[in-house]
Parts: sequence; C-alpha cells; structure tokens
Amino acid sequence: MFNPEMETIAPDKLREIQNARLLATVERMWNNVPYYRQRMQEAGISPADIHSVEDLPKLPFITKKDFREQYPYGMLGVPRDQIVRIHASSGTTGKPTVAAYTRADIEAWAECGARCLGCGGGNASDVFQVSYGYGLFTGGLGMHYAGEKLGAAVIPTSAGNTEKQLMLMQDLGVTLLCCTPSYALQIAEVAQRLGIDLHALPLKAGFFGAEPWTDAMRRHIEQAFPLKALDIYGMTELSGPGVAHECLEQNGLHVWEDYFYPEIIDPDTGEPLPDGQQGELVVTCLAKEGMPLIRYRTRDITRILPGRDCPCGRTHRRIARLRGRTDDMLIIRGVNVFPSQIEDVLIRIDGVLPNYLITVDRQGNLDTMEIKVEVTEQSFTDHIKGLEALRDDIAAKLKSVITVGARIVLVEPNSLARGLGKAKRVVDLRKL
Ligand code: DLL
Repeated sequence: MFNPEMETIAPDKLREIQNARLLATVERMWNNVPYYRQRMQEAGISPADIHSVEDLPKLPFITKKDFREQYPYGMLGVPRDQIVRIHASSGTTGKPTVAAYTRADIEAWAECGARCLGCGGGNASDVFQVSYGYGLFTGGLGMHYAGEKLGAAVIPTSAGNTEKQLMLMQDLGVTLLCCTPSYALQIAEVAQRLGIDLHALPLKAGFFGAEPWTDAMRRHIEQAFPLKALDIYGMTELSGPGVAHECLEQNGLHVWEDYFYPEIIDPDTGEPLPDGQQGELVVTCLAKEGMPLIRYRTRDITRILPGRDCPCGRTHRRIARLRGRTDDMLIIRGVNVFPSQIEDVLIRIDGVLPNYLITVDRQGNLDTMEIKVEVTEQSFTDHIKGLEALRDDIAAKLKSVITVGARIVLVEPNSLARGLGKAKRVVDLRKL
C-alpha cells in the first residue's frame, strides 16, 4: 500500500476526518462561492445546520448544468491567484467543464493516484508508462503526478504512436501501464501485427479506465498482456483519475473516502438509496480548495458494496464497476439498454473480437438497432454457413439478455475505427 495508515484507517477515525473536512468545505463554499451560498439559502440552510456527513442530504446537489452556468470561474473556492492548474472536460458541444486546482489540490490528487498504483502492487522500483492522453484531459497528467508521487520512473508517452509505445515498453522494461481499456486492446493488436510477444515483458499491472468496460473485456486484456487489469475511476470535475480504484481482489473499486464521500441516489427522485442498491453516484469532495464540490451528480450508475471488509485490508468502501452513465442509457422500444450490457454478451462469444459499434435509428415509429461486430480472421474466412450461424448465435444471445432484437453485421478484423482515448461505441441517429 502507498499509504497504509490512511488506507486501513479505522472507520470511526475516518468518519472524524470526513466530518471535519466536510464542515470546512461547507464553510468555504458559503464564504467564497456566492452561487452555492444562494442555493443553500434557497434551501433554508446555513453552515450551522451541517454537523456531519449524515447531514449531507440537506445540502443541494450540484450538476453539470451549474458548472456550465458558472463557466469559467464561478465555482472557484479560492482567489484565482491561488490556482496553479486548469483542466477541462472533453465535452463535445458548447463550453467545456473547467476544473481548477490549487497546489494542495494537485498534491491530494497525486496522493490518491499513488494509492491507486499501490492497489496494483506498484512501488518506487516500477517503470510506469502513461498512455492516457496528456493535455486538457486529466488522464495523462493525473497519472503522471501519481507515478512521480509513488517514486516510480514515469514515461509520459501519452496516447498514440503505438509502435513507439511498444518499443519503449520493451526497451525500458515497463512494469505498470495505464490507458483506456480500448487503447490497451489496440496496443495488443499492433503488437500482434509486429510479432511482439507481450508475454515476454515484465508488466505486472494495468490501470484502465475513463470509459465503461466489462469483466469480459478484462479477460481479453489479461490474455493479451501478462498483467492484472484493474479498473480506475474518476472525472474531471472531481479532480481526474483516482477517485476510486480496484485492488488485486478485482471486486469493486475502493473510493478514497477521506477525499471523496460517495452517495447513491435515485436519479429520478434524488432520494438517497441504501448501500447495495444501484443508482446514480453523487460525490462530495471533502478536501478540494480550488473548486470545492458538494453533492455532485456524476450521472454514473453504480452501487456501494455493503460493508468495509475487503481481503486486501483497505477499509474504504467500494463501488461496483461502473455500469454506464444515465445519459448513455439507450431506450430502445421502451427498453432500457446500457452499451456495457451489449459488450458483456458480445465479447464472451468465441470468434468475436472486442470491437463493436452500435447504431440506433428510428424507422417510422419503430426504433432499430444495428450492431457491427468485428470477428476474428479465422471466423471471417469461414464459409457462409459458419458466419450465418455465428451471426444468429450473437443475435439470440443478445436478445435473451437485453430483450430487444438487433441486426447483427459481422465485419472484418480491424475494420471499425480505433481511437486513442475514449472509444465511441454508440451512434444514435434518432432525432428524439
Ligand atoms: O475520464 C478521468 C479519468 C482518466 C478516469 C483516466 C480514469 C482514468 P472525464 O473525461 O471527465 O474524466 O470523464 C469522466 O468517464 O463520469 C464516467 O462516465 C467515465 N469513466 C471514468 N472512469 C471510468 C471507469 C476521466 N473506470 C467520465 N469505468 C465519468 C466507467 C468511467 N466509466
């Protein structure tokens, strides 16, 4: 562990820290963020009403819309001259969501990231390749500072130029790798094409996140690379990567609860849900200065795993693998479908590669769904009957899980577009 004292802290001590930090954050918001002060006043409360994290449900939520309205500096918790870094989210339309950090925020972010690397057995003797994009996206720089905090030798390759990534991975003896799961697969494909034996490398752990992925995808990655593939969660508004991370048990992501307090709510009513129940993740940042955040609605769907016992010894609660986002959920002929459910079915099927593209459209009043699926070279050169049988098998297995039918189109290996960062898996052509 990077910080055994904090990672295995007794729950009552953790609660004391959370309460003290929450009170300081509420004070800071009240004093320095006029917008949130107004929201609190509208809700009829002041800092005097908040004594502990149990009082959180009294406080108003913050949403992405609030960020947009307060763009760019309306959410700052400190004067601007104390800000030392600014990142922005990858929003595709309109203004980005800006995240601003003080020096202490950068330090806390690195601490959380270093704990994540420790979850994968990382330590100062490791060689760490950071293949998340560097820039406004938080993946690259976030993991970079995490690696330096750990004391590892950090290689800032960023994403792209995959052949060079592979050369460095071999030459420098890389032991830890981080990138999006879809880019990890791309690295593996290129290695295969170049005849590079990834299993001859000293890799031991990979830190994959920034997009939804599944256990089935994990198995593909772990077969391709000699490493434990671990799930890392975060988002720009909360700091970046490193809000929660899987330990080697690979059974849920520990939320660093001295920095981030998680709640699960019903996304329709906003009511808090008990541990174990699935809903929208809401996070309160307990120690952020630059852009303090109270009850931020992430739109990510997960559940808090009940209890604090994990065989790894960490006492911070875990969330389940992220299911997808409330705004990614497709409603097809009235049925709710997460792209991750489709992925989970597809890539368990022999002969299917973990690359697919879902296109949703509407003909008349009827929603249609087409799924292009890459199949292995071997399946593709198979006779027509074999291909038809594979297609029918995929269609039937999908229908049994998601209940709505989809048109399956089998395509050649390497024919769907690859990206360097977050994979685009869904095209929705409906004008809803
Ligand atoms: O993706 C930060 C990050 C970088 C996380 C590197 C992990 C690794 P944003 O670009 O603001 O920040 O996107 C945040 O990505 O709300 C989730 O919907 C999704 N996401 C992030 N991690 C995971 C994950 C970064 N492990 C949004 N599983 C979040 C599923 C994830 N979805």
